[in-house]
Amino acid sequence: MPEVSKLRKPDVKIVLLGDMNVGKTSLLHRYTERRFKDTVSTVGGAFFLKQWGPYNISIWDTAGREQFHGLGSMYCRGAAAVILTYDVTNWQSLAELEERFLSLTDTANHDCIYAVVGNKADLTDPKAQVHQDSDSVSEEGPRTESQVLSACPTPPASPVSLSGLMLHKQVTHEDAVALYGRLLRYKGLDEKASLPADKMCFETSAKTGYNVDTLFETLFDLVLPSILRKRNENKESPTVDLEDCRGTGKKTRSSCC
Ligand SMILES: Nc1nc2c(ncn2[C@@H]2O[C@H](COP(=O)(O)OP(=O)(O)OP(=O)(O)O)[C@@H](O)[C@H]2O)c(=O)[nH]1
Ligand SMILES: [Mg+2]
Repeated sequence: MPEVSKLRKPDVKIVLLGDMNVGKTSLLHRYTERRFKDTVSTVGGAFFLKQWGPYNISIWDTAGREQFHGLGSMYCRGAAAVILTYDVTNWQSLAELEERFLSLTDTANHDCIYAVVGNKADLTDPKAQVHQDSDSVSEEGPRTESQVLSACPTPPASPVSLSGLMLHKQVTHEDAVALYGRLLRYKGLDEKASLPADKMCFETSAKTGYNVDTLFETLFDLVLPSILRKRNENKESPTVDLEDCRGTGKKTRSSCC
């Protein structure tokens, strides 16, 4: 990461939530480093700062282990988007999203966007076994819908199997869509006025890259209004220097906590 990026201030926050072992860290690695590598179970949380056009987006990876559960709502505070992640081969991981993780999003922004993501699709779906990766992470920023579509790689005629073995898919796309509907009801949102389930329920593979760019870049485009609103609010109500107000003329040095 370039030195200057350490100084960049995030405009907006996206949080990955979900049970341990579903592949949250692997999804972030796949998107940011373009590879699938060995992971260790996450402790606490960590974030990656992504430059998306002129905007800085922080993507938070959180720990799924029960012992870190209490930290979840802290990580979600002020989030513009939350990625609720499950493992398509593990029904319980979908159930956990509702039982354990949904309530953590109470601290997210009131207009937070939700994606329901079934990872490890390479284990159940031949089309997800095809490697889908470009060499470099896009920094182009917001694109038109037609550009996004044409940027999706076309799978070759016959997919190359990674293992030859397919596992039983325990969670279907319909199960995820149903969860998304319950999530909207939990949030008190009108289904018709919200982003449609078909657009917000993804199946991905961190192992092959299947749908990973599409997931993150769809969310980046969707959080743009939040970024613009925040920037406008900051313009309208700039920070007041209390020392100046007192007329001392002495300026305090601000520091980041
Ligand atoms: N086949 C396959 N395995 C995956 C995929 N994503 C992750 N894994 C494997 O699943 C295991 C857990 O992956 P992690 O990314 O560490 O999972 P996590 O959700 O970050 O787990 P915690 O940090 O404990 O919450 C690792 O052994 C990964 O190699 C995937 O898309 N396909
Ligand atoms: Mg992890």
